[in-house]
Amino acid sequence: MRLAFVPFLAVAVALQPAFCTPSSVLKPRTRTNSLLISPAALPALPSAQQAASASADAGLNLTNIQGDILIGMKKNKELFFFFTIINSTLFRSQLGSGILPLITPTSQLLAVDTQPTTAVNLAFSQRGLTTLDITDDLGDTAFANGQIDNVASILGDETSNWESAFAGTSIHGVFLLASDTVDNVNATLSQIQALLNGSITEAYSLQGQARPADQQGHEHFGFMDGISNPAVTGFSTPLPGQQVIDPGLFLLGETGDTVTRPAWAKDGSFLAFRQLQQRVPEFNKFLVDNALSNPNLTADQNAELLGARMMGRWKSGAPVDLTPTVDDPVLAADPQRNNNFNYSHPGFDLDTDQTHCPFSAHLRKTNPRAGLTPENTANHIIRAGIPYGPEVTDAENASNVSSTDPSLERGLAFVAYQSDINAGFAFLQQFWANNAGYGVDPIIGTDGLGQPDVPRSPSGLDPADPTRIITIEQDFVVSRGGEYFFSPSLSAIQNTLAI
Ligand code: N7H
Repeated sequence: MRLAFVPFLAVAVALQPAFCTPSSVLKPRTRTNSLLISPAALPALPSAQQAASASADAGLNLTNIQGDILIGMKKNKELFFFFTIINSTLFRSQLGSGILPLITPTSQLLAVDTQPTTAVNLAFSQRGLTTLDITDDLGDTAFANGQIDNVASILGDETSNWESAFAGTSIHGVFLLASDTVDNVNATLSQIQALLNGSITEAYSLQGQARPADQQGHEHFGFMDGISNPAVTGFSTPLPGQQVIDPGLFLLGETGDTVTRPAWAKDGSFLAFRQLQQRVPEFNKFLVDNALSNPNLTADQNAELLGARMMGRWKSGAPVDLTPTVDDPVLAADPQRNNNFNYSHPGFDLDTDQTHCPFSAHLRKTNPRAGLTPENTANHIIRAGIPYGPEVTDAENASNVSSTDPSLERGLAFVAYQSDINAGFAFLQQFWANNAGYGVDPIIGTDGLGQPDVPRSPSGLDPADPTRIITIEQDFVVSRGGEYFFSPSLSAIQNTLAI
C-alpha cells in the first residue's frame, strides 16, 4: 500500500537511523560545511526563509521539487550514475520506502544544517518510464523520442563521437549524487545499490567535480560559469539585470506551462544531459594564434580579449558588454553588477554595433537579451552542470593537443532543466547556437549537419574591424552524447512510480 505523501524532511528525520552506512566514511548528519560551492560571482541562493516566503506567495512546494532543478551550477562533486532497470517490480517496490527518503528536495539544500551528506536526485528516460509501465504522455516529443533522435539534424553532433551507452538503449534513468567529497558520493551510491537489491545495473557513469583552488566555479576553458541563470518567480529574488521567468518554464504544471500534462507530472522537470568534451589546449592555441591587435594591450591580453569576445564574458566572469577591452575582476565578483547589461547603450545601434560584444559571442547567441523585442521569455533553461575530467597536463600544454587517453578527457557535464525541451535546450542549440546568422556560436556551435571540424566564420570578433571573419577550423567542444530525462516530484515518486 502506498503511503500518503509526507514532506521529505519529516520522512528523512524519521528514517535516518535506519540507514546503515559506515559512519567512518560518511560525514555526520548535521553538516557544518556546505555541499555547494559559492564563488562570489554566482548569485547566492535564497535563504530558507526567503524561499519559503516567495514560494508560498507563488504556490510552489519546494519540499516536493527535486533539489537540483532550481539550484544551478553550484555542486562541488557530482556523480551521474546512469542505470538500466533489470527488475522493474523490485525496483518500484524499493522506491517508496527505500529510495524516496534519500531524495533531496529544494528546501533541504538552502541551509547548510538541513543539507544531507549527499544530495540525491533521480530522473528517468522515456525508456525507463516505459520499463516501469508508466505509459502516460508527458507532453514532450523530444523527451519521448530520446536525445539520439535529435543527434545530427537538430543538435549537429557527429554520432561516431557518442559514448556507446548514450547511443544505445540501456539508459533508463540517472541518479545525480552531489556532495563535498567523492567518498561521500560513493558511499551513498553503495547505499542506493544495496537498497535497490540488484534491480538495476550500471549503464554508464561520469564523475563531475568543481575545478581546484582559484578555478572553483570556472569551467575548463577557464571562464566563470553559472552567473546568468534566470531568476524563477516563487524561488529567487532577481538581481539587477537578471531576467525573471515563470516557474512553469522549468516545472511542469506551474504558472507559465501551457501544455496539458498528467496530474502526477506536476513539479517535475525535463533534464537535458550532455557530455561535452572540451579541447582546452587547442582552444588556448587558437587564442594565441589569432590574438587581436589592440595596441594598448600585450600579446597575452590580446589573446584573452579574443577569448572574452568569443564567450561574451572575461574568464573572471565580467561581461564584455560592460567592460569591452580590459577585464574587471571586481565587477566580475559583484552579483549586483555582473549580470546587469542587455547589450544596449545610449547612442548605440543595437542591430549593427558589436564594439562591446560580438553578436556571435556564446553568451549573446544563447540569450540575445535586448536584441529581441520584447525581450524573450519563452526560451530559457536553468543550467546546472559541472566540469568533469582532470586538469590539462604539462604534456598537453606543451603539445597544444588534447590527449587521446580516455582518462584525461575533460569537459562539461552539461545539465539543463526546462518544461519543454524543444523550447529550451534543443531550441538554444539548434536555432541560436548553430544558426549561421552572424556566424555560429564559436564555443558550442556546429554546422548542424553532424560533421566534425567544419570551419565556422563568426563575425564581429575583432572590434577594430567587425566585418573581419576569424575562421575557426576546429571544434573546441565535442559532444560525446547525452539523453533526455524527466525529474519527477517527490510526491510523483511516492504515489505514481513506487508500488
Ligand atoms: Fe554556455 N563556457 O564555460 O564556456 N556558457 N557553455 N551553454 N550558456 C555560459 O553567464 C559553456 C552550453 C548557455 O543568459 C557562460 O553563466 C561551455 C550549451 C546560456 O546571458 C559560460 C559549454 C548551451 C548561457 C559558458 C557550454 C549553453 C550560457 C557564461 C560547453 C545551450 C547564459 C557564464 C562545453 C544549448 C546566457 C554565465 C545569458 C553561459 C560556457 C554549453 C547555454 C562561461 C564551456 C550546450 C543560456
